[in-house]
Amino acid sequence: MKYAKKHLLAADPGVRGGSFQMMGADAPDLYLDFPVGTELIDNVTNGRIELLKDGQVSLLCVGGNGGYGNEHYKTATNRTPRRFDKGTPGQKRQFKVMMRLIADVGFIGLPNAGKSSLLNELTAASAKVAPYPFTTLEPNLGALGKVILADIPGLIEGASNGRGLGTKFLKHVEKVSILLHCIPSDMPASEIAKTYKAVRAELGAFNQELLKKREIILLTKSDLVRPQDRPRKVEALKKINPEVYSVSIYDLDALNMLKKTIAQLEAEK
Ligand SMILES: Nc1nc2c(ncn2[C@@H]2O[C@H](COP(=O)(O)OP(=O)(O)O)[C@@H](O)[C@H]2O)c(=O)[nH]1
Ligand SMILES: [Mg+2]
Repeated sequence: MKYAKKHLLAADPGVRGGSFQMMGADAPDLYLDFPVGTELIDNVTNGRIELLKDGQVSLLCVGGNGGYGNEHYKTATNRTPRRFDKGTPGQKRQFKVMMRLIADVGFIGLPNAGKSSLLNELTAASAKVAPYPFTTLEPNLGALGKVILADIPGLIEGASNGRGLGTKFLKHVEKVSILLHCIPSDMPASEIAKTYKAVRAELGAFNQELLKKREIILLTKSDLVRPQDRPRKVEALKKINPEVYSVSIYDLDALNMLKKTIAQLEAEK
């Protein structure tokens, strides 16, 4: 996103050749950073470059050379040539930059459900967390061992019709193999199943296939609910989907259990 407003990105030009037998220096290379999963599509040739691995380096444009200095133009008859070259310009290309999220597990749920907080606790990610909706404006990624987790922001009622952040992020859900559906447990018990169904309805309205993905329900922020009130909320959801866990970012045991579950799910794949 840091290049979002930039249309032209260029390395410094090569330095012109000098007059005292000096060759012009080649300019230093320009490196651009993109997240794993980015695809660059050449506007002219439609050639594609996919960045699939962390640390992958791809050459986009061949740079120009530094110019020859006067030494290069020395001949038998002209021992002190005045001629030197400017550096030659480098290659120019135009790309369309597409972000494609490559994640195994995706957090879904209404804004404020605690998705970013869990991503941060389970991985070393530093997704923004705040007590208001839509803090997360881009999908965030984090790694738990070899498993890549994605925080898929802003799924709200009407998202599939373009409300809120709309379907901008729903397409990322198509790529993940496991959904972690977050619902805050401090909602009234009567609202919990309704909220769950509203999010499922949005997923289905966008793409029915999403409903076939393996889903684990996380009743988040369990620390905000009295222990004696937790089982009732868990049970209400277990009737719909038996895989329900009560979690909190302040409950290390629950977080460890969740880490193990995710690692196992990936191993089973
Ligand atoms: N008490 C408590 N608060 C939490 C927990 N997880 C998240 N929160 C708070 O809930 C709010 C929304 O969290 P966030 O992770 O941004 O939700 P997101 O919109 O689903 O990504 C923030 O104020 C968090 O600090 C939790 O386990 N316990
Ligand atoms: Mg968030």
